[in-house]
Amino acid sequence: MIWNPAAERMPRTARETLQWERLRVTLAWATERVPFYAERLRGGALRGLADLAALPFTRKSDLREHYPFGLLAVPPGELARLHASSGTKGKPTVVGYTAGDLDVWREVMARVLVAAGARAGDTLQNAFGYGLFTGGLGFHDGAERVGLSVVPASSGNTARQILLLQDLRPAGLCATPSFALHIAETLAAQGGDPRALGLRYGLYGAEPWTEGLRGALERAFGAPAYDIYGLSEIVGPGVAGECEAREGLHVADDHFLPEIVDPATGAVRPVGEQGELVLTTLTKRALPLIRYRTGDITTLRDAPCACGRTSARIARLKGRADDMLIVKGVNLYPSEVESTLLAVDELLPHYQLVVDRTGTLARLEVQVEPAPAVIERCGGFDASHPTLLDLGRRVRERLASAIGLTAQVTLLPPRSLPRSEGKAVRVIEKRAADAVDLKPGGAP
Ligand code: DLL
Repeated sequence: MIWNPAAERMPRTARETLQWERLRVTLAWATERVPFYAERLRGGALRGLADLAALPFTRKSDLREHYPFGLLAVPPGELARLHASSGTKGKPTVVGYTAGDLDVWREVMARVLVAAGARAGDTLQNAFGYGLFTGGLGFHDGAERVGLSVVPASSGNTARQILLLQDLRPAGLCATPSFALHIAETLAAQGGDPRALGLRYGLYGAEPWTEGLRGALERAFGAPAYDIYGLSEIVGPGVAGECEAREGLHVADDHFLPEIVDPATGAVRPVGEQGELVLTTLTKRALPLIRYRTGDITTLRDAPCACGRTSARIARLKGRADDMLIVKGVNLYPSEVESTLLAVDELLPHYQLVVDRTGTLARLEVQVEPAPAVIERCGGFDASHPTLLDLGRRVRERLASAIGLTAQVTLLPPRSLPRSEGKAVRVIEKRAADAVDLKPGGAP
């Protein structure tokens, strides 16, 4: 089923005309009302969508420098809602919505919910954090628009999540993939069966995750797992989401215009090439953003999708450009390590990367937990047991061939790695001055 067939199945040429009309309105709106854009977009009359590439980028630092209201195109009194990013470093990024912007958000969220199989009358357990983070309220409002009954569980409190799942029997669960996995694992450890919850679909996002993690979640809950993408600066969740074909995420490109650029030079990359996603809002009034550098690495696809939606699609997000690690000259995304680890049945999908930069050469340690069956075979956890030594060696070799880097693999006792209730912290960087960096920052 398609939520808004007129918009989602719009022929490409009509869509481009609409995008161009909306872009012109947005540019005029931003230049007239936001001094920052009046200054930057001066004199740049565009003749068509293709000219967009000539305009300067907007970056997260611009939002920070104009904190809190400097990039708003409406007076704060006209805002219907404010949200903010977690702001792990310094001040948060504040985003504002007019009542009309909230309507756009509900619309795009309704599309991704319906694309994942949600239907009016379903119950949805919403385990995204409610509050300044856009996950909770974004899913909540979109779900109400579709006619779902929402259980506003919010993030955290795994025991209560399990109780609600068992007793209210929702059709769907939405959460970060790492938290959903933690819920399933906790239930299984109590002797319960997550498959018996009867979930029909799971909607996951807000952090990078891989096909391997999708497989783990689908096996755990016995329900298909859909990838939902978004960021607060643009609107929150709902910028893009998967349909039943699950061959990329459909971008709501009648509201948010995507481009892919070279993260280093900013040059536009052709369809099919990987790079940084840049988004221009086409309908937002409170906080129009022109060519916003999301920092997220993906690929744009424009081939038609079997589902009939005509929008551009993006590939599963690989991670953030600033989460890319450089270890011994090798560029590496945590998601690449995840893909390798999750292909090994004898491991649990819980891992952490420790990058030690205190010496002259950075060292990568991959910490991961063996599956319970393996530990049972060893008669309990013993890191020096030949089975575990052999497993560690095999994982090291697999990683070396997949990422081109020899990492130290440390197998840890059951449940010793921290479990996530929001965005998982996958990387710990140890630096010389003893400062420890956690990435990505843990919004709920
Ligand atoms: O995470 C919005 C959201 C909530 C999306 C719930 C999906 C579900 P922020 O806290 O502003 O907003 O973080 C945005 O999270 O730039 C990506 O780096 C990352 N991210 C979001 N969704 C995905 C995803 C929300 N599906 C930042 N895959 C983005 C990979 C994701 N990364």
